[in-house]
Amino acid sequence: MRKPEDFEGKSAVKNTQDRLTLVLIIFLILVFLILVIFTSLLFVYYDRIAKDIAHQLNNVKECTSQFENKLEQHKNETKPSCESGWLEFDGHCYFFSHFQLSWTSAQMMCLNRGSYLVIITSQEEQEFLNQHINKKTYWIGLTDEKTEGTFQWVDGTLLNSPPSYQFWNNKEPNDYEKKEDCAELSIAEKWNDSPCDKIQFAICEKRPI
Ligand code: GN1
Ligand code: CA
Ligand code: CA
Repeated sequence: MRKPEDFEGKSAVKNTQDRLTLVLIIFLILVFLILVIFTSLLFVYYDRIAKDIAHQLNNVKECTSQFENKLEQHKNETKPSCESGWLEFDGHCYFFSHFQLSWTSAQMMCLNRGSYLVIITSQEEQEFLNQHINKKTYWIGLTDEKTEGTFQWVDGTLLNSPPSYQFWNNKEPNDYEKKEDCAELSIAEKWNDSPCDKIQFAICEKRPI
C-alpha cells in the first residue's frame, strides 16, 4: 500500500521537472530568437557595407572614365597636325609640290611656306617619301654647290656627318658634265645629283605648329 505522502512527493518532483522543461524551452526559444535577430542584424550590416563598396566602386569607375576622357581630349588638342595639303610623318609635315621649278626657286617656295626642302635623316623617312613620289622626280634639300663633292643639307649639316643616311642611286653622285650640284629623289626611289636649274617638283618639310 502506498502512502498519500508518496503521491505528493512524486507529483512535486513532476511539477519541478515540468517547470524546468518549460524554463529550458523558453530559454531555447529566447536563444533562437536572439540568434535570428543577431543574424538579421549582421545581414543588414553586411548588405549595407556591400552596397557602400559597390557605390564607391562606381565612383572610382566614373572618375577613371572622366580622367580617360580628359586625357584623350588633351591628347587630341595637343596632337600636332599638318595643315591641309601636307602629309604627316613622324611628327613632321611634308608638301609634295604639284608644280615644277628650279632647286633655288624650290627652296624659296618652301621658305615662303614656313618650311625647307626636305632633309632626310632615316630609312623610314626615305621610305615614307618613296610611297608618295608617284613616279615623279622631286628636289630634296641637299646640295654640293658650296664645295664640289661635299654634299650638305639645307640646314648646314654635312651629309657625311654621322649618323649618315644616304640613299644614292648606283654610281651617284657623278656630277655629270660637271654641272650637277643639287640632289633629287628620282623615279628610281633613290637620290641623284642633277643640274640645279632643272625644272621639276619639290618636297618641303616642316614641323607642325
Ligand atoms: C643620267 O639615266 P638618267 O637620265 O636617269 C645619269 C645621272 C645624271 C642624269 C642627268 C647612270 O640619269 O647621273 O644626273 O642623267 N645617270 C647615269 O640628266 O649616268
Ligand atoms: Ca656636284
Ligand atoms: Ca647625277
